[in-house]
Amino acid sequence: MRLHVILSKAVGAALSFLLASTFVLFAPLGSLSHEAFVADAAGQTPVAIHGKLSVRGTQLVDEAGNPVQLRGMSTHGMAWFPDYVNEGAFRTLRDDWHANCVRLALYTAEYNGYCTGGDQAYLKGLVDKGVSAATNLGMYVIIDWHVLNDQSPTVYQGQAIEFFREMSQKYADHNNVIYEICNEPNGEDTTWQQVKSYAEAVIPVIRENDPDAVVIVGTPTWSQDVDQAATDPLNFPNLMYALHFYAGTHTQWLRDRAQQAIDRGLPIFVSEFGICDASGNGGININEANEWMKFIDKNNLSYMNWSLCNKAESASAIASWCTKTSNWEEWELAESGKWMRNQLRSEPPEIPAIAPYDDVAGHWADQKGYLKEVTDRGLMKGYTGTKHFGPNDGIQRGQVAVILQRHDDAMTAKAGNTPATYPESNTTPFSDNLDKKYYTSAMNWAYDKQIISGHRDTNLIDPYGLVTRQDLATMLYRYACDHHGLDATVNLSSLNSHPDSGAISNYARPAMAWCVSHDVMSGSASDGALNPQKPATRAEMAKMVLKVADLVEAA
Ligand code: IDC
Repeated sequence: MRLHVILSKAVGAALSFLLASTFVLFAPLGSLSHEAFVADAAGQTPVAIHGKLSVRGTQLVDEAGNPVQLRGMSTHGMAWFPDYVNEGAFRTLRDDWHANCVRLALYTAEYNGYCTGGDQAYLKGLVDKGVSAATNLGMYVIIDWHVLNDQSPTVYQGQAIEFFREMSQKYADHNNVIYEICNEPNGEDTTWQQVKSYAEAVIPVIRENDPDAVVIVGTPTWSQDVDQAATDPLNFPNLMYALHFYAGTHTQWLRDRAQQAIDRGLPIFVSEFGICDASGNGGININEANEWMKFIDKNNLSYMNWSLCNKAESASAIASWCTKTSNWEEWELAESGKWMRNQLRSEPPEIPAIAPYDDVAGHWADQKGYLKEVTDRGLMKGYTGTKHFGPNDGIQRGQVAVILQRHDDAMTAKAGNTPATYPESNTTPFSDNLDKKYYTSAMNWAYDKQIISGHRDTNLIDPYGLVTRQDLATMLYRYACDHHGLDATVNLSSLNSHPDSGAISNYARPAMAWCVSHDVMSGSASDGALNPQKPATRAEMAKMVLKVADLVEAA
């Protein structure tokens, strides 16, 4: 530990640095970018990667037999919000959100419902438009017969049979279409027996045309009674059972019930969930949503979020004032949409990154060769499966952990030793270092090495938080000096030549001075400003980590 050196050299900053050495500043949640992802520009789409899906045991598996997790958004009722059924919207979900699946909700009873006076040709046209868009993009697509106010699927069973006959005829040769035959049976007297008899009438009709398509069956009480299905399952292959939850309403008791059903062998698909309450409104419960995600990832369940629209209710993904129907920027998303996008973008990569990048032409970091070098040295990657590096995206705390750990491991390996492996489940005291995310084990490492810690007020480590330039300097300083033993001596007064040196927080001053004097960080070309409070970009991270890597390796 070099802390004593710093203390003797920089007495003025000592106290605040000591505090900061245990707690790196908290940055706001919700941000851009990371290192993991799904679809791409060069033909490697989710469907191209996974092909035809089937069900094996409790797992959805791909054509190669590997477990697969479908993730994405459900539309709201397509009759209400037809404009969101378009290829641009789904492309945004695929490329920016990293979704690999969309769900098309076709209400049977409410609001010009398919069976209650809705224009059936028009509604089927929307299904067609949605399936075509998903197919063009290589995404999986769920056709959802959205039973809700009609309570029991048997009410419109005849129409359901006709509908699914037509759909399965039309999409028999598609390997990306999944049939969800009854969203949420929910009548007080709607028993599992009733749902079962409906399923036994509808599934053979689908199978006749599309013999091995995956089918999802809803369960009683708004698709919560998976226990009943587990005791008395249907007798068809390639079948999954719907579990729906709303994090503001359904909690551990429903997870316990679902776990029991899975343990009994029931294949479960979370074809709809919200992070607000079951009305689609009310407050958003992030903690409970995170608990659900742990459960979902532990069991490798597929999950589809309600809903892709801008209705003024908590479940909506798009801000109610935003009228765009594709290409949303992060700030145009509502709270639920932001959460879901971050959630999807935190999933582990499905395919490796492709270089070179298509979004860096003319960028200073590319012209200086930093982006190529940082890629060649295996320290940073583009968004997996794309050609995007995201040079101007803010760097997130989780990404910094991943990148520094990569360098540290590479050094260990170069010295002929085996790098320590850190668990894929959280070993820090912070509850938001979620299990099995792209950042989880790196955060465990970074915390263990005292390079990154949590915030004492919120008690969170904030993997998605953006990193300010002074915080990045602090992390790099610790990595280079505390962890790798470089000389931590600094001359704090050297900062004074920068016009905004007064904006540097006390705890970060030694780190900033060290980074500036070692050419890890420089002031802006125009006026020398250090912009300590500004989020660091991924391009800046590339440059800085290369400089630090060189220093550490030369030592
Ligand atoms: C809700 C919509 C709301 C709409 C209502 C119609 O969010 O805008 O007015 O349906 O009845 C479900 C249903 C889903 C509900 C959602 C929220 O599958 O259709 O959407 N929810 O209430 N199950 C649990 C919650």
